[in-house]
Amino acid sequence: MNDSAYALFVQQQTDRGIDLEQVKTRLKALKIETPSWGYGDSGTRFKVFQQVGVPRNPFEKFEDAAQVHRVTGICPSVAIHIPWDKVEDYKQLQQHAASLGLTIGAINPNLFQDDDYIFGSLCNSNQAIRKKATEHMLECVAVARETSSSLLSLWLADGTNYPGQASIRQRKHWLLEALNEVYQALEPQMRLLIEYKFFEPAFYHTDLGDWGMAYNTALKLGKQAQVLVDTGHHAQGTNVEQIVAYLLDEQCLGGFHFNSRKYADDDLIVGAINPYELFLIFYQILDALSDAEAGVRQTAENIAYMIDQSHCIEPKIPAMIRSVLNVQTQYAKALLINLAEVRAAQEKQDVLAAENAVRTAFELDVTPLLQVVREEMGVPVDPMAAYLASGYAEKIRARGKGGASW
Ligand code: PSV
Ligand code: MN
Ligand code: MN
Repeated sequence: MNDSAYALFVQQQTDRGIDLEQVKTRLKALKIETPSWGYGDSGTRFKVFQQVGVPRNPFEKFEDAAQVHRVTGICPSVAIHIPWDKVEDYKQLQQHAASLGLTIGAINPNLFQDDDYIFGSLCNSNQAIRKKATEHMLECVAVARETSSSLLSLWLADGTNYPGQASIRQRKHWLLEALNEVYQALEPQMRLLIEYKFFEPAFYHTDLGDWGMAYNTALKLGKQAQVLVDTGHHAQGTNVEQIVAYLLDEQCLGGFHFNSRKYADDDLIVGAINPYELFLIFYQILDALSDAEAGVRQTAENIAYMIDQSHCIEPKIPAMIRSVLNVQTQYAKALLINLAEVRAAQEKQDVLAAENAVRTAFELDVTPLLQVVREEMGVPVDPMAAYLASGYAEKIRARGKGGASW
């Protein structure tokens, strides 16, 4: 670590009126969940490329996730997907995770890979299929209970491909009916996070197509249901930060699936395409946090930050590390926004000064800050270099090809 670079940084930030101790405390408290499926083979609908060294089972996925946590210090939990991560004994998986310093995070039901779901799952007009899908969700609640997870994530692939194919309103009722049953099964400490996406795999209508539908569903279910914002699930040009601000204010923002996109739901490395959007999302969250209103504070403090990313062509563990570091970097930058300065400019309706106060923080180099924070956390100052030098990638080559894939 370059001491003089950090000394200069401290001086600059103090002069700007930033409380660096608070910034450091918040950086150390940041937790980002990584997804088990991000460690397995993945691809597009054209091809799943098999890589050497990919985990062959859920236990090995946790071993890889532990490497990400070891070098970053901020990824202590792993989301699982059932049945991709189905095991005989979830307690054993939980113990394995604990032995690696990890916990099991959000439980993700899979309602899209069964032949029965060709016309939908929770929204299928066939009552028996709706029942099967509901039971799968209840099974996931049971897994959450067994593994002490407090999150159930729902991404619903249901929708139709053609106008007239099904009754959109009827499907809406079936969805609520099924989710009500699931909601009743939640333990008091559990939350149901409802994701939305505007298209794919359905190409005409999707039953949970946008944040408004997810929000309305959550509202109807109750306080333990909240919205999950996947950054890749919006039409081009959508102002995701505004959605974040709105949901925060309604105390209904449950979590994020971070990833980057250029065209659709591309699931690329976080921050690879539009890091400014990520920074602006954190700006909204921090702005809400600094708000005096207790409810908004609580929501902002309770957000589940998760990565939802699949690596078709890149090596998986370093790609995950890159995503985590990019989130951390943008969070650090957002913590350096002088909110008082922004508000003073807003007060005066000084558009340029307000925009400048926000952007200035984005343009800062936070490398010296992150290096010091990592040093104080006892993790490598350069996590990527530490992973690459660790020999882990070479070690897992012994697993060969043909590991787990989604
Ligand atoms: C499909 O769009 C998806 O990428 C959703 O974002 C889910 O969260 C993820 O897969 C895992 O089911
Ligand atoms: Mn997602
Ligand atoms: Mn997605």
